[in-house]
Amino acid sequence: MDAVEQAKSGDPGMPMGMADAATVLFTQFLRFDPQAPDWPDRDRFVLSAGHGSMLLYALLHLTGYPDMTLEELERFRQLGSRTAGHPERGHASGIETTTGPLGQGLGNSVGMAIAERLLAAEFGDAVVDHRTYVIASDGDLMEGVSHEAASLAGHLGLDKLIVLYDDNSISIDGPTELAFSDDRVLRFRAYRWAAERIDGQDHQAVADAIRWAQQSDRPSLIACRTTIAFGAPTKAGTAAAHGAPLGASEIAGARERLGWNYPPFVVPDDIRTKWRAAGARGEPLRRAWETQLQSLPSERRDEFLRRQRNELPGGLDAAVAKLCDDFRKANAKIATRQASGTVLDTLTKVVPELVGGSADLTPSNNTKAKDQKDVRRGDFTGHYLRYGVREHGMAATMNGIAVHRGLIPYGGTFLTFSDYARPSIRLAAFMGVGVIYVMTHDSIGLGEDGPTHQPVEHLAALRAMPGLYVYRPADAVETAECWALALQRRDTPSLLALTRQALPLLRSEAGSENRSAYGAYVLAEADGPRRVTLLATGSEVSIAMAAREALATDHIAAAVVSMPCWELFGQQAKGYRDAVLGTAPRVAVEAAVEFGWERWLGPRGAFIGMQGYGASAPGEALFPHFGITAERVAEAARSLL
Ligand SMILES: Cc1ncc(C[n+]2csc(CCOP(=O)(O)OP(=O)(O)O)c2C)c(N)n1
Repeated sequence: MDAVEQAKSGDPGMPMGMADAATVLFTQFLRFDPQAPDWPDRDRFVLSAGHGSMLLYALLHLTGYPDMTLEELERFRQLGSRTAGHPERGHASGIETTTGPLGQGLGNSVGMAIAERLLAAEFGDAVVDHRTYVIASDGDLMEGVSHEAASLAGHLGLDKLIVLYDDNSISIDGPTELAFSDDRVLRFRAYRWAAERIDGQDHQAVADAIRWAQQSDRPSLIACRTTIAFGAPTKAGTAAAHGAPLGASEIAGARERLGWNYPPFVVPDDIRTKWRAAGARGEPLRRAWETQLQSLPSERRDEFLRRQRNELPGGLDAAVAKLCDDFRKANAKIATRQASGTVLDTLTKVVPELVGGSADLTPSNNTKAKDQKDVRRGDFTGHYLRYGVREHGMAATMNGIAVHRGLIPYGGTFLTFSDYARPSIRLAAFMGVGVIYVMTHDSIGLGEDGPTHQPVEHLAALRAMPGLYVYRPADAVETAECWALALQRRDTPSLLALTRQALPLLRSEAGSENRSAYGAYVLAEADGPRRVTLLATGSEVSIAMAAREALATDHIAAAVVSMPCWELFGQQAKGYRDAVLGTAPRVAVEAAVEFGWERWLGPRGAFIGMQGYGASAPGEALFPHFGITAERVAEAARSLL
């Protein structure tokens, strides 16, 4: 309450109500070592109710995380402090994931618990045996993503996932009964969780409940009845404890009621000593774990540590070069989704940490490699997740798998349903985690399913997201190259936009250089001085190539530039970009809206693409219907000369 008062903003209520439950968890149960915060076998703790960030910061400070100093608590919510308004991964050790958008942390925790089970199945319980604990609020349990994630967790029987639910009956608008009357305990039991209600401010009850949850063969929800802003004389138990400082008189009253006689930011020595002792509990456990790790065969130990460092195995470049060669030899005229499936058949062998999945579109997304086995309740030896029709839950879960470390998650759905996963994609970009989205059916080219399924604004919307790398390969070779780039970028998410329809092979030249790594490159230079430059991505690159030929018959020399990844192209040196784009007029073609293309088109450019939503018809009929043809591209080029 003092930090929030000093910052003149923030949320004092939830930290005061959940302080008891959190104290029991951190002092008696949670396995962690503040001196080795990245200890791979630590228990994970997620404060899903990120608005209560001060609770986490206080716990990290009291238990002795070196970077969470008292000064940081005093600088709550100030520029450059570790103590941001909501916990941000990377700002301080002990913050496992970024939370704040309600529901996301709970979703991440399911991914963490899955990662723990998968790694235990692979490396053994002696080195992987930890729990995932969460503090979640009413808001977390109202959000749709938590329903999806909880349903998945129950289905998989993630028995080491324990959620302390702050059942305080208050949210911002007032009492939760204004909007929330389902029985949360019964709901979670129906998800195949163990769920009980307790008095969340009775230390013994909390400890007993955590012990009970640890024994359960299911994920557990402990509904902790608490009073928001416990101790504040008039604001306790009310929505007034939300989103603003309590004010001087409430704080004075709370000090009196709680029997707390110290000034702000003073931790008495005896209390600090007890907390530090709680924080020191983990060190012998961590040291014992290190001995266990040493007892693994050296090859297994090296593999475990390689994964923890987020380093890729050797052999990836050679495997991708061979895939490209094979595609060229076969003159692979296939859909890029199919090429992606072939690429995965190889990559899942070379990169064993890949964990695939799809939101119930496996046969369409081609996400399941030949050798991949399903992950099932009770059997975590497989590396393929059946996420069910839960795009948002899948994306939040993938973030949790990625931040856990040790595995690289990829997951598929239709590109148009990236909207259903967008809040989690944004957090992946924001945190800088290397999850990979395999988004197929990337334009009107998908055909008969019609406009509900045909993305038009999605590429623009995804390219607008800072930190997300959007790849739209033009053929099988570019697909392999883009997969390699996505894998190499361990500190940013990547999204592959892939076609349903077959595409010709355009990259027939020999050589192992990954040309997609430039983001854009001249696929076909003009015969003679360039009079026009045609820019395209994905399925429209072959349309641009046909337009180039049509223009050649009129003696108009046109170059075709393939632009599989705008973000990478934007990072190239200006000289390279200028050379690729040229000084001649430009025409861009993409089966999507124009939004964003002005960046590459310049003042004299023309765009051929979608003006609105698509239609239900065979894909071959839709391209001419919407005027996305080589003839139209050539016409636009001529009109610019
Ligand atoms: C996705 C999302 N929507 C809205 C908010 C804004 N917000 C912050 S806290 C909160 C609700 C707080 O109620 P509750 O979750 O019960 O927490 P408590 O009252 O126990 O602090 C809301 C709506 C948010 N953080 N995330």
